[in-house]
Amino acid sequence: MSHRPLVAIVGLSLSVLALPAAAQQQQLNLFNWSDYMDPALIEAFEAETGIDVVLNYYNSNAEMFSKLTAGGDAQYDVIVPSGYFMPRLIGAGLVQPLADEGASLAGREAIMEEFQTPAYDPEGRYTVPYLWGMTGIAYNTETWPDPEPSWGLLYDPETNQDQPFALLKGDAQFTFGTACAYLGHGFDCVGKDPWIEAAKLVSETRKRDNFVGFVDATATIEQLARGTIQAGVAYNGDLANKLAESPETYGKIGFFIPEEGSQRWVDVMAIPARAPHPEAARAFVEYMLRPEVAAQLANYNRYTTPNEAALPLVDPALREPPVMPDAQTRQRLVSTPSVSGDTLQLLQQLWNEALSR
Ligand code: N2P
Repeated sequence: MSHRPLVAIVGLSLSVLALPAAAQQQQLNLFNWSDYMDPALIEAFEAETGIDVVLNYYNSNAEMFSKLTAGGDAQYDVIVPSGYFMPRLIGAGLVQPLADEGASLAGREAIMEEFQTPAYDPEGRYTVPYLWGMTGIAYNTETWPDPEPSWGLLYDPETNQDQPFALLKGDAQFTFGTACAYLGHGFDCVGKDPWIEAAKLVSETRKRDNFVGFVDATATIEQLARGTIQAGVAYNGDLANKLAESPETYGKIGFFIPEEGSQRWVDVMAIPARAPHPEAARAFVEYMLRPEVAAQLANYNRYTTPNEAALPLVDPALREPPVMPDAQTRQRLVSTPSVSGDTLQLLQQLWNEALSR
């Protein structure tokens, strides 16, 4: 008799303890770039697993990084950074391995060889690639019907004397890389002096009367469509998507990869260090690895998939330019190198200086 209340209390507290854990696994907080996920895929995942997906968005790696360092690593379950940002995330302890040592997520073998053990994650422990694409210049073809494919459209005051233009916001390494390429040092910008020279060019460019500001890539396309700017920096698939959505609104926007070189990026899925629902996160990454899901994602976003098994299912138009670059354009593309330690510190210091001068 005297044991009864105890049993009741133990029973009650066990069920109270068990509930939140079970309930927690029914949610997944996805932190992704804006306009980068097919809602139908989310609905299908929710219907299949019973997990509710909560979506949050960012527009640059820098924005994602600062949210993560401000406690977001305990808030989000899956993030989609660009590969070259991974060493910074790993170095800052902001991500966790996707699977136990020696284990791998189901379906990972469908990923193309070149993306299996990339420089940004040599053992493939932290990431599964999502989509890849490239960054180039988007411009108004009515203003420039046949421009030289050069970064000079942004950096040379002679080439563009008075048309309003923007540079890309939030990515020091990318923007300095473009200035570095224009100055003849290559987009990967190796060594301290080229970075310093690139920062000087960016800071001079900011002072030009027709410089409108640093703008995110998605907003750049809207500003081009509205005529607020005549040239800026954008991602190939974003523009392809907008063109398909409304040729009247976006049809006058052209895109090129400058001959001095530009960025080929691969965005990846990773799990933050203190993700509240790591099991749901793993289930989601495995779902995204399914060839039919990866193909649907590529078709929806108009970017290229790193999933070999998905390729035959991808819309043939996506295997052609501007989504799939032609051989000549491919030669101009550079995978953004991962920087860390002193170089990263220098980069950040130069970026702050260039923005404050
Ligand atoms: C989302 C495109 C993001 C790709 N609209 C940038 N790596």
